[in-house]
Amino acid sequence: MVQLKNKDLYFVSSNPNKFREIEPILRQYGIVSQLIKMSIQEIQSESVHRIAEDKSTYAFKHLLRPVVIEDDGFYISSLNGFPGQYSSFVYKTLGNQGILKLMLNKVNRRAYFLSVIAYNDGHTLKMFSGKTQGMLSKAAAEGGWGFDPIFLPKNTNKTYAELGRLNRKSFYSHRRKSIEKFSKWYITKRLQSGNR
Ligand code: ITT
Repeated sequence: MVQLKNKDLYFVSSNPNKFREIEPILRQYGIVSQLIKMSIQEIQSESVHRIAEDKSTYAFKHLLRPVVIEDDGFYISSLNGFPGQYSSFVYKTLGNQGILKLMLNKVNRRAYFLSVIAYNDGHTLKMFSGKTQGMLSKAAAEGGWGFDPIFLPKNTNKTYAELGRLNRKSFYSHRRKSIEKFSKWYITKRLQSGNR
């Protein structure tokens, strides 16, 4: 059974890397959060928004506290958007080397990350998205997590993995964009409802 401390929000995910990137941003906005490590079965859908909505409803029903979840997709242009909503599964099965193999001889190496954050407190369900365009690298860099070693965001020649080592990933990150949108909305909502 998870120990719920008294926080503003509970971020529900099986992936602590997401929380490691999200928590400092929430904190900058004065939002206190806790990671609840839990894997939520995802519905089959083409839409990351639809998956995020469903995950947030499940997480809220489980905790009965205000929850935030995130669903991401990694879309490779010359593979018709693959792996998209199957990113987590494809990372675990093919890995970065498998993706690079699929991309051998492909001229168009464009790809993007999409993050959808869903907030659910049982009354309000709100979603915020962040997108980062970029390219697939030719080889995998060291470090990072997930597809970090093979993704070069636009306007830099460094991968997410290399940027992470320099504490610069956040500047480019799809996740930073969605969580900042959420944080701005959340603190305004809190002010309006006079919670603090
Ligand atoms: P949840 O329990 O929160 O669902 P998850 O890892 O299964 O965790 P997703 O279903 O959202 O998360 O899968 C998205 C996958 O995309 C994730 O597992 C990574 O492989 C990849 N990914 C997302 N954001 C990334 C990032 O910033 N850097 C590298 N890979 C990322």
